Amino acid sequence: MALIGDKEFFKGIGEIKYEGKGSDNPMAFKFYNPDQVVAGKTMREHFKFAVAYWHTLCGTGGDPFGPGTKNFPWSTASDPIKAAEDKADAAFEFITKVGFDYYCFHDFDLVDEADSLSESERRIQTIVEYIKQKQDVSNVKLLWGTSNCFSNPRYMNGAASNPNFDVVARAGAQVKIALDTTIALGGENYVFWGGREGYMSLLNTNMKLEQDNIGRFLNMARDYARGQGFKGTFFIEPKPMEPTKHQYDFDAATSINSLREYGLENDFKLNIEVNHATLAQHTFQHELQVAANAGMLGSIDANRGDYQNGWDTDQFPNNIMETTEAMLVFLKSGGLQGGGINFDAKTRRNSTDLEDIFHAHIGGADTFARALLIADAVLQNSPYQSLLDNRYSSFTTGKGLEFTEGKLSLTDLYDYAGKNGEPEQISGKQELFENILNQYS
Ligand code: XLS
Ligand code: NI
Ligand code: NI
Repeated sequence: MALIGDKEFFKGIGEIKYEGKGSDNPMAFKFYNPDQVVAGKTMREHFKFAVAYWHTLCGTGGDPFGPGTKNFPWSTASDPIKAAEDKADAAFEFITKVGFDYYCFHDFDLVDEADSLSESERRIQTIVEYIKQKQDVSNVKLLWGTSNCFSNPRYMNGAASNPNFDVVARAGAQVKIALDTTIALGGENYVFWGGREGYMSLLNTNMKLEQDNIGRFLNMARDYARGQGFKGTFFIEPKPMEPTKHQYDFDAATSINSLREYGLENDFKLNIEVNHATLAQHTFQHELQVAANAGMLGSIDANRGDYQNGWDTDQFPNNIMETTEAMLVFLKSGGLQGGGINFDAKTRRNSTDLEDIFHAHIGGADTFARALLIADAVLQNSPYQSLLDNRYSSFTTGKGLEFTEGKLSLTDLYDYAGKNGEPEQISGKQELFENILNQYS
């Protein structure tokens, strides 16, 4: 199977290369140099960039006020399998040309869902065989798979948290098939994003039962996948709201707590999405740090929100300062455990040229690459780390050290404070920290 056959979709666009900061070529990377070593690893290894099938191949720009605007040349066939093959051809052509190694999908991004479970499964199995060949020819790999248990009207009251057991079971069947699909394609991880796992009103909700049911459901999924030989990591992708008013996986801290409560902490980590962090009134870097502190920083869904509105706009990343702060956390915590950086982002509704999809991914990759370079320089060459260490130096000697070693009692603190007098006022120096980031950017 030729990777790009007579049906080339992105005509006139070749492989995107690194040309450096001085290049004016819009179809070249200015900072993302896949083989460049930064902090002991190539950029390719640090990031594991992935293309999100749903936004890049499926999303045609529809919004609550109007239909799609993008006439994708791969969405013309009426036969669902033929349409899915065309979409896969476009996907692998795009991923190969942009030079990424990975992609991610929901089950029904690959092929349209049918009227029955068995026909849906047959369609998925058919397209999986086709995609397997495309993976072999291109060396493009599956970063993670997931199941869309939120779009179909049957999930309007939730999937694993649905008040009706029949829907919970139906979601279980769908997740089984999505796990089989992910395993068949050598997926490195599997994601759970519970868009409708939450409530619209507490008045009609048994929260305890719903949360316990999600816990049971995730245990079943884990046991099934492990039984099928899946060695990868499961990720929970926290999001506080949208489409549901309150989602149970609200943020990193909440999700970590549920994973521990339901005995899932050894198999699950977190997939942190920028715009979900900001919807939860946190920063992206805050969510990364919370996950890293728990040893659960698994993967990233890269995008950005909009300062002026409060929903998941899924724009491509371009905020250097935000991403640099994130890359400081990323480098200091040793990177991602199992996952990569998936561009869960879409071009705007009025960005209707096929080349816009390239501009978007080039910009996103360059933003992360530039931020990584800045963060590495800050850590290597600036006084940043020593200023930070110095801020906590009272815990490295004497009574402060004994405190961190758990050797002091509250009475010891009382005795020490009594002798010590009023503590010295020590500045937090935030502006100086900020200036250092600016200086190295
Ligand atoms: C939606 C989520 C979704 C997940 C995968 O807001 O980001 O796209 O990443 O289901
Ligand atoms: Ni996401
Ligand atoms: Ni999202």
